[in-house]
Order: sequence, then structure tokens, then C-alpha cells
Amino acid sequence: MAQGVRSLSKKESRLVMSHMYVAFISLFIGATCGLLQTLERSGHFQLPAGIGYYQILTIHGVILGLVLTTFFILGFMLSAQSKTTGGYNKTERTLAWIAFWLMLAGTIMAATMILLNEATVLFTFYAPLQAHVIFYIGLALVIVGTWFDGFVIFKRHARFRKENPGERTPLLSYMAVITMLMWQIASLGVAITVIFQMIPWALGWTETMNILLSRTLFWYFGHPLVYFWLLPAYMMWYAIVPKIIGGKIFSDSLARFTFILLLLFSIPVGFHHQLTEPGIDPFWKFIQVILTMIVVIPSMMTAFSMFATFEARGRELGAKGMFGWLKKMPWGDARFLAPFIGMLFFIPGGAGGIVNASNQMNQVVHNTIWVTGHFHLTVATTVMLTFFGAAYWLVPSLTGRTYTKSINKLAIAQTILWTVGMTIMSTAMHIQGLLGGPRRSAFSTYAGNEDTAAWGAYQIAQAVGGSILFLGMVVMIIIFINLAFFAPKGEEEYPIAEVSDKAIAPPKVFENWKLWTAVTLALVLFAYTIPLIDIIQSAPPGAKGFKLW
Ligand code: HAS
Repeated sequence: MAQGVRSLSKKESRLVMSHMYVAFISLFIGATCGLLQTLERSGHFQLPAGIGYYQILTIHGVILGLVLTTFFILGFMLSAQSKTTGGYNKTERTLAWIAFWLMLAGTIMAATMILLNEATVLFTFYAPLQAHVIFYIGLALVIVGTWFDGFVIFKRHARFRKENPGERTPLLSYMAVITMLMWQIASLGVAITVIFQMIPWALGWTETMNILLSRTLFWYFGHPLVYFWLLPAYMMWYAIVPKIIGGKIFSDSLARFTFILLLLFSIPVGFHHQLTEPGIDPFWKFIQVILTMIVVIPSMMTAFSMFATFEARGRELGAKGMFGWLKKMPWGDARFLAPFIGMLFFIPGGAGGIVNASNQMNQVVHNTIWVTGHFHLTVATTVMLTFFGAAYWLVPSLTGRTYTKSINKLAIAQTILWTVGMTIMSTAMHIQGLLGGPRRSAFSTYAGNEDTAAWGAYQIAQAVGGSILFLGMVVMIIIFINLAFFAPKGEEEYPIAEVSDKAIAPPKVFENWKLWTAVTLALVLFAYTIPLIDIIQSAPPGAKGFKLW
């Protein structure tokens, strides 16, 4: 039998593919729950066997938002770093496996509790909703697991610099370091609330907790969490999509600078999720709204960079005018089409984010299903379509198989299904949100109320969109299984673009990790110290001094 050629060593391919199996099993479970939710909200379907709406919603959010993303992202980043730096040594691989098993054990613990209806607390697990302690311990294990991966990524990058003095570090490894640095700093917040507040409370050691503090620590982590989803998609846009279209990276320095800005400004902005929350001084909300508007800039730089890449390639192929490049792109290749549609969806997704962050407008949309529409455009389309596009080359390149024309056709169909389904569902969510429709709310909670009659049509539209998305998910799973186990053996390229000859070399200061870590921490301290002191000192019931509970 013909042997396939893998893009990474067999050991590393196995490591990365283990992450991919968990990610795609999660896609199946989570998206199935998503379909059930939209059907139940349409008012024409009731969940069987006494299963509760909020239980399904918790599985959907945790499995897709936390598990699928984390496993896919870490798998992808390990593969990209290994590919561009020359591979991991035994210690690094062992640490990455420890990370994988810790995350998997944590996931199984948390998922079991949700399935037993002992952790119906949604993906944000806000107190006073309380879960079984095993759920929180599971979450803590997942986070600790990701820290191990972070150390592997830092260590490998440092080893590359030591072994290749004076040489430019690989762009994808650099971006992975920034992503994990942001993640390690941000996840401290959620780790603190889980370990010091939630676990003692769930064990009954403490009767109450400072809820505002726990929500603030959660959102200190929650916004960088959404950038933890976005940055790997940006890695693919900057370094991989140019290769797929036959072009080059427009500017290595611009890409690195964008990532530095994302590191600096994605953490001190959590209050934009708490704009309607009493107990936080409006001045500090205002400061964090300004910082939120600043973190929009690196996304604008990314848009600019992508346009430049497309235009430069288009002109090489003879395109004229500002949008002539559109005719020259490989539309028939799903490895390009999927991430490109992801980019397109980020235009309304990002605009919606700016609406959310604008204090007055936030009062209109907060806690409405508009917000759900926003994150289905951003994470569920921009990020997911980019990840699907990557899976089409990543999986066969790791399994020593090929991405055939027939699979590509199926992948185009999946991209179209996802685009159509998400357009219908998220548009309906945005409109229903503007009409005041609440998010996270089962049909039964407002059925029969005359004031809410206008929402009905939008909920049916969401069920139609959700059903199309479900089909898209099934097609994606078929493609994944095919690429992992059945596609013809061969060699599939791991596409990484070269930097354009016209681009200048990045300045040395970009590798000054002490500086960037210090500036990040300084911004965090600036944005959070005084409000946190306030939140702790003014904790009810009239407590003075340090009060976690
Ligand atoms: Fe958000 C809530 C603000 C981006 C995810 N967001 C959420 C929640 C999630 C989420 C999950 O300020 C709900 C959390 C919960 O459960 O409560 N968000 C923003 C802002 C941005 C933003 C300012 N969000 C994201 C991304 C996410 C995500 C990215 C996931 C991946 N978000 C908020 C706020 C809330 C919020 C408030 C709280 C709402 C509330 O009240 O609860 C910005 O980062 C957006 C910047 C993006 C841009 C777009 C740049 C466009 C590009 C595409 C270029 C296209 C090309 C193709 C090249 C400015 C890069 C062009 C081709 C042609 C042919 C034209």
C-alpha cells in the first residue's frame, strides 16, 4: 500500500491530530445542541425526556466556545510552531502531551457534570448560579493544561533564538508566543475566581461570595478569551492565506506589530462586558471603553494588510483598479473561500462589536439576543470558517493523505451552507435583539405574551438558519473523517507564505519580551487596580477590608 508523506514527524502529527479529534467531536456535540436550541425557541418543538433548555445551552456554549476552540487552537499552534522552527524535542513533546491529557480530563469532568444536570450554569458560569465542584475542578484542569502548552510554545521560541542567533524568528512562532502570553496573563483572572471563590463556595466552605468581584475577574479573562479565538485565525490570514492564493506576506513587521498591539490592548478592556453593571465606577468603565476602541485598531490594520495582499497578488496576475483582484482569486478552492468569507463576515461582526462597546448603544443591546448574533458572526463564522478552511489542508498534511477535488467540492458546499445558515440566523438574532428579545431565554419563558408576539417570525428564521447550519456541521464532520482516515495517501502541503521582497525587516525591539510583558502588565494594573480595590472594599454586606466572600 502506498505510504503518505506527513508534513510533521509521526510523533508530532499524532499529538496535533489528538487535539483535532477532540475538536471535531466537540463540533458534533455542540452544534447538535445548537440545533435543538433554535428548534425549541421556535415554539414548535419541545426537548424530549425532560431535558432542560439551559442544560443544552450550557453544553453548546462550553463545548463549542471553550473546548472546540481551545483544542483546535492549541493543536494548530503547536503544528505551526513545530513546522516553522524545526520541531519539538522530547521534553517539549512530553509537556505538550501532559497539557493534552490535563485538558481532556478537565473537559470530561466538566462535561459529565453538565450532562448530569449538575452544572447548568452556561458558559460564563456566573455566580450565583452554582455548579457541582467537579465542574469547577474540571475547568481549572483545562486552564492548567493550557498553561503547559504556553510554556512549550515559549520554550521552543526561546530555543530557536538561542540556536539561531541574529536570525529572524519564524512569524507563526512569534504569533503563537504572543497569543499564549496574552492567554497566560488573562487566564490568571478566571483561575483566581474558580480556585479561590467558586470551589470553596461549591464545597460549602463559604456561604456567599463577592459576585461583582467574580464577574470582574471573569471578564478580565473573557475579552482576551475572544481574542484567543481570533488571533489564530489572524495567524492563518497573515501567513497561510497568501500562500494559498499564490502571493506573499505583505509585511512581516506590520503583522508582528499588529500582534503586539493585540497583546497590549486586549486585556484591560473587560468592563465593556459590564457596562450596565452597578458597583463599578463609570470613570473606569469610560477608560476601558477607550482602550476597547484602541484594540479595534490592530483589526483595522489586519483588514488593510489583507487588502494589500489580495491587491498585490491580483496585480501580479494582471488585475487593474481597486477591486480588480476580486476576479483573480481562487474562488473554487475552499481553502481560500472559507477564510475569505470569514473575513467578509468580520466587517459586520466588528461593526457590531463597536456598537456593543459604545456605552449608550450598549444600553439598548445588552442582554438581548443581538449580542448572540454578534458572536455568531465573529467566533462562529469569522473564526470557525477560517478554522474549517485550515482543516482542509492541515488534516491531510498530518495524516499523509490528499485533499482531493471531490472533497474540495464538498468543502465548497459546506462553506455555502455555513454562510447561508449563519446569515439567516444571525440577522434574525440582531433584529430580534433590537426589538428587545432577550438572550439566553427559552421559548416557554415568554410564550403567549402579546408584547413579544413580534419575535415569533425571527425565532422561526433562527430555527431555519440553525437547521442549515446543522447540515453544514454534518458535511464538515464527513470531510474531517474522510481527510483523517479515508482520503488517498499522498502528500499535502502545509502552506506557509514567504514575506514579500519589498517588506523591511522587523525591528529588534519586537523580540523584547520583557518590555512587552511589562507594558501589558502596566496597562492591566492601570485599568484594574483602583476599581478592584473599590469592588473588594465595598463588598456587601457592608464589609470593610479584603473580602472575597
Ligand atoms: Fe465581541 C460581546 C465588543 C470582537 C466575541 N463578543 C461578545 C461576546 C462574544 C464576543 C462571545 O463592547 C458575548 C459574551 C457573553 O456571553 O456575554 N467585540 C467587541 C469589539 C470587538 C469585538 C469592540 N467579539 C469580537 C470577536 C469575538 C467576539 C473577534 C470572537 C472571536 N463584544 C463586544 C462587547 C460585548 C461583546 C462590548 C458585550 C456586549 C454586552 O453588552 O454583553 C472588536 O474587536 C471588533 C474589531 C473588528 C473590526 C473588523 C475588522 C475587519 C476585518 C475583515 C477585513 C475583510 C477583508 C475582506 C480583508 C473593526 C479584519 C474584504 C473583502 C471585500 C470584498 C470587502
